[in-house]
Amino acid sequence: MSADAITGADALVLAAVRAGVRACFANPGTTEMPLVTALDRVPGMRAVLGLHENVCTGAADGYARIAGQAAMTLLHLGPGLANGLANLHNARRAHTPIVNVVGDHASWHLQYDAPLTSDIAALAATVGAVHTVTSRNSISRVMRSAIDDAHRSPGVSTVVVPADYQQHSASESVAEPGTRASRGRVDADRISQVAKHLRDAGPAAMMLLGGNALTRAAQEAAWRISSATGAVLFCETFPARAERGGGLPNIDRLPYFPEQAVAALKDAAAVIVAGADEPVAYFGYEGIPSVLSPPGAVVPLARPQEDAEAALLDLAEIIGGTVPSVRSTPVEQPDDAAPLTGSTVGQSVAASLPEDAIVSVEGGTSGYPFYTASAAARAHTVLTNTGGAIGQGLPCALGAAIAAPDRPVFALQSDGSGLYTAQALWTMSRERCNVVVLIAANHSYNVLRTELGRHGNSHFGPQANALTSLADPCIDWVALANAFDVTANRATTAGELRKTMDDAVAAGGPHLIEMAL
Ligand SMILES: Cc1ncc(C[n+]2csc(CCOP(=O)(O)OP(=O)(O)O)c2C)c(N)n1
Ligand SMILES: [Mg+2]
Repeated sequence: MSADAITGADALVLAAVRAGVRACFANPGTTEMPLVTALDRVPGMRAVLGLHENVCTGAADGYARIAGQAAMTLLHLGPGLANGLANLHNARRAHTPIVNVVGDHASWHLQYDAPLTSDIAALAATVGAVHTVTSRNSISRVMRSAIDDAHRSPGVSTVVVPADYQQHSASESVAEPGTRASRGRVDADRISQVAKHLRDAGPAAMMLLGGNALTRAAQEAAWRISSATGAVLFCETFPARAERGGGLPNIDRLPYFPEQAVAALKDAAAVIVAGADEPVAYFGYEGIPSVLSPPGAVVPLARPQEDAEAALLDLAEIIGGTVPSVRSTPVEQPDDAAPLTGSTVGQSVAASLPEDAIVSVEGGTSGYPFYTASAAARAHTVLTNTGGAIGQGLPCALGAAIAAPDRPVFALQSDGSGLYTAQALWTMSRERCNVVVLIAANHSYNVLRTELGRHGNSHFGPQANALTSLADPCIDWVALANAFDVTANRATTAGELRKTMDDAVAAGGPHLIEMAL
């Protein structure tokens, strides 16, 4: 297209396509209509409708974690962006590259403070960089630098684009693709210093892996290092994306509760962090330290934004060591008649996972036991809720399924969290996604009951009970799924769960299994 034949909106979409962006999770309104038109005029971008913006942003997160390439969202003004902020918060914590495109009123209309006017930039700044289009000559350049920011950080960036600049013909030529921005490399000095720390500390060293230190190659490098020095390996508590199973070492997550995490780290002479932040407690509890590792023990190899995989490979070359040969043990399996509990669910799901599956995990009830069991499962990829804003698991599974249509995707999902963004089921249905949603139906906000106990309230009054129970009325997940045209079953035993999982995978398309816990 020549510059004078295209609108600003065309130029924006073209700049995104040329930079390799292939999916746009959208819930547009009046101020984004030229962009909606552009999605038809410019080939190469798949537009996916989400029925709430937090579905769009969570799906963009899941997509980009799997594709390794920025995803785009298209959101309506400040309120649309605000609806998507919880999952953008999670994406920021996951260091996921996302570019939000948010329409604004026409530049000449903004001064009148019409009803939908708000401070979009202020909202966007809470999750990452903000780029505002201020003339019709710069729309594709602004988009291109927002995409570069998202890849380089990696993280969230937002483009605010007034409607008139979208509509007018673009008076700039669309930027040709340059080299893709990428994570910063760790310098050789830092790597040799870490090697020295590892040698000095021997088995008293601990390595905490996160970010891209959880690829298969990076974990194998860490395993070599650990076999040579005795260093103990841990994975961050909520990894954005971790490869697991299929003969990889069993690298457990650092425990969630701070007492247990402090106990795990207390004897460490050095805590080498690779692709992770220094570990801190998820919440502050009176009398329990916020900083989990012993004072002065943390030694950064690679920050989450840096290339931890490359740093680990270099470090393994310096340290030496070989990947130990271990016999793989099959996943322990409960009897067919075993009732469903967190632990029998974790084991059954781990045992039934097909090769190359993706598992989006949200909620502790079956999430933690699954991680324990899944080390012995077939090779798979785990995605977790990195920022703790619930309502992430179903959108994340949706986005992952769109990024990898040939891989079976599972959403191992607690019920309360699932209801924040249950309409993700509708998009799974219309896009024919291969997602099997496994709902841990305990009909409660169970983790909050545990937290009430930790805060000294073990005998709940009626209000505390009401604020943590989902049992009255009891949510019928099978009916809910059916309403979105998603096939659904209920499982009450381990045998039923395995059978329905196998059947769902064989049938393809979206499927929901309500697991009666
Ligand atoms: C956006 C957001 N709102 C509220 C919370 C507080 N919160 C944490 S866990 C939870 C309930 C979880 O219940 P469920 O998903 O059913 O998990 P389970 O019963 O398996 O513990 C709530 C409301 C949160 N973390 N994020
Ligand atoms: Mg629950």
